[in-house]
Amino acid sequence: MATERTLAIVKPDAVARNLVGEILRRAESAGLRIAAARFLHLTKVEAEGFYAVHRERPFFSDLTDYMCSGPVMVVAFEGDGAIATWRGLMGATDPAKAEPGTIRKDLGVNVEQNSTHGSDAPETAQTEIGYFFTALDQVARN
Ligand code: 3AN
Repeated sequence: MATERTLAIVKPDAVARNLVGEILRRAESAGLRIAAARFLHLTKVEAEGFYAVHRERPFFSDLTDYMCSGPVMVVAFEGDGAIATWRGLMGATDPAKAEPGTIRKDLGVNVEQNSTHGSDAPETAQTEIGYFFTALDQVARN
């Protein structure tokens, strides 16, 4: 499998409950390597920019309010098949529908406060990593 990078966010609900370490531990245990990381508190405009593809969705306003309600941990993970690996660790968008043992099932609160974000494809991963990190911020781990 090809080495990939994916953009992960530990969302405000998980940061507020001191779950950053637990979530990074699950990722590292699955073989994902941290290539870049930032801890920051998004503004509304920054959250809207990140979720611009969802601008027309009914939950856009609530989602972007929530994403700037507290600090987040943004991480670029690197690894073989990193995009699918991280999405598998996260589980389904709605914690109520996620498989047992996934982050969202174990730690998520509801479909909005679902603890983590993960890129869904190589193109979105590249765009999303570029939204938060410059080339100099990223460290090759392969
Ligand atoms: P995923 O993050 O699993 O790829 P998307 O891309 O469909 O899911 O949704 C982006 C984010 O929007 C989700 N992580 C979730 O926080 C929020 N979201 C998705 N569907 C809903 C919904 N029905 N109500 C509220 N928030 C939602």
